Amino acid sequence: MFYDQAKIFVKAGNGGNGAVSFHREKYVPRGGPDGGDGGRGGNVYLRVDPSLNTLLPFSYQQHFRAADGQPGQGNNRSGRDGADLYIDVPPGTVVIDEATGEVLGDLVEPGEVLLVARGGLGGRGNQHFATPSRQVPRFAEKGEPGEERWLRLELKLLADVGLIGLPNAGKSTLLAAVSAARPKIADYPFTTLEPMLGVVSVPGGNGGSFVLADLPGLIAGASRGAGLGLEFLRHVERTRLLIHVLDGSGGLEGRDPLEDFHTVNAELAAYSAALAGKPQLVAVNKMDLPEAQANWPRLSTVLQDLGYAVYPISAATGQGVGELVRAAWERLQQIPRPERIVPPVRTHRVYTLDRSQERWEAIRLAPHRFALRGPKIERLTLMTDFSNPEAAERYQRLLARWGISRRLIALGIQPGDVVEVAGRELVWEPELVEAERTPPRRRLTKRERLLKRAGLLEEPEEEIGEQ
Ligand SMILES: Nc1nc2c(ncn2[C@@H]2O[C@H](COP(=O)(O)OP(=O)(O)OP(=O)(O)O)[C@@H](O)[C@H]2O)c(=O)[nH]1
Ligand SMILES: [Mg+2]
Repeated sequence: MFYDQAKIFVKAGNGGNGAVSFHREKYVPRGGPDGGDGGRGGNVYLRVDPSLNTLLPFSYQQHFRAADGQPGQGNNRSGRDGADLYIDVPPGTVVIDEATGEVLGDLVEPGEVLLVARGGLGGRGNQHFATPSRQVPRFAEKGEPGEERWLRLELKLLADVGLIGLPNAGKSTLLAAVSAARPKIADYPFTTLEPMLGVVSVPGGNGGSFVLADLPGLIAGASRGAGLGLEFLRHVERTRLLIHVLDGSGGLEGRDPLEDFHTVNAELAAYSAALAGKPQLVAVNKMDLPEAQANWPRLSTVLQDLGYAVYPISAATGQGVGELVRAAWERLQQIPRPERIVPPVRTHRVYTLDRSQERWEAIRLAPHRFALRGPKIERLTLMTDFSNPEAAERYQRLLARWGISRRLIALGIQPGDVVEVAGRELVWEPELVEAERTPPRRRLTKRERLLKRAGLLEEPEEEIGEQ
């Protein structure tokens, strides 16, 4: 079986928790908070390895997980970041988010890298949470969970030229004649069961080369599922040129090669107009046989009248093969490379919290049931340790500062009502209403300014607004 599709699950590392710790030193009775930050969780990347040509490894392993960040420690020591995980894929791998169907990337160039799951941020240690009114913060942030998702991988081989034709026409023999590839060749149909690529160096082509794909033969009805060529047609979707191989001898059954030609083209057209519209060179093969030589004058005349460039070859003896290869090379020079499905990806994308991530939305789902949505509020929720009263209090204070409490009250929230956020259920307590009344911004007092300079005052967090 040729593995050209796979489903995998990727999970980035969780951020490490921030530490709660206080400075301890002889003769310094009450040191300040010195809990370090948790490390960042490892990211998961896909990376192109040009030595691979199938997705077979993913039939053995479907789950991939990057390392978690280490927790922070006392003495302001940060936890170590989790190591990133790189998953190697063959060139031509299209990456799709299974849940949304969004194409995340089209990995082509060797070494190209795509970030598919972002590691969680480390939680901040208690050193960050000292304020004038809270000089002994006994809480820290939890690490943010790493992203996770199912991905669908689809391999679309990257060949410049594709070989099409009926079974037994001699496609594999031709690939073997012009490249180092060693496909299976036999005098029965469907010898070739999966696509195979070969690199063709062009004779007298100044070191030029192209990639040629041999595909399983197509038969009448292929577009409706007969035979096995159809499921491989996606691999020719990205080729720029087709070589249509005809058995010039008509085979043992004495078929008319022209009919073979139209049969294959009709199946192509039924599969996709784009494929049928690709330029084709016609190779009339097996010219070493007398039947083919007898057919040649008629075949060449009719096909040329139809506008095709026709080449007499014998894949078995090598006669005419050099001319065919040169002609293919020259045609390729006139055909632009295909557009990528999505633009090339940058290595190591930088993630920043842009304004759109600060947007939030408060919704009334049902009587006594509300929901909050938005990246920043969801992240804050996931990073808050609600079992710690001080952490919970800080959460409520930020909700007030960002205007979220006000909005919930306007929507009619009552004590005891449930608020869904980031997959959690929180209960609205009257304390929130209290927190709401504290003025959000005021000038710092002289004492606070001093504390701030000493790094003991929590930086005011930015205001965020409802969309
Ligand atoms: N006499 C002669 N026989 C050939 C030539 N090219 C291929 N053959 C024979 O034709 C038969 C089929 O060749 P393959 O290369 O396997 O054909 P194919 O198109 O790859 O066939 P499938 O993989 O089944 O679709 C084999 O027995 C080959 O030896 C040729 O130029 N001359
Ligand atoms: Mg074959």
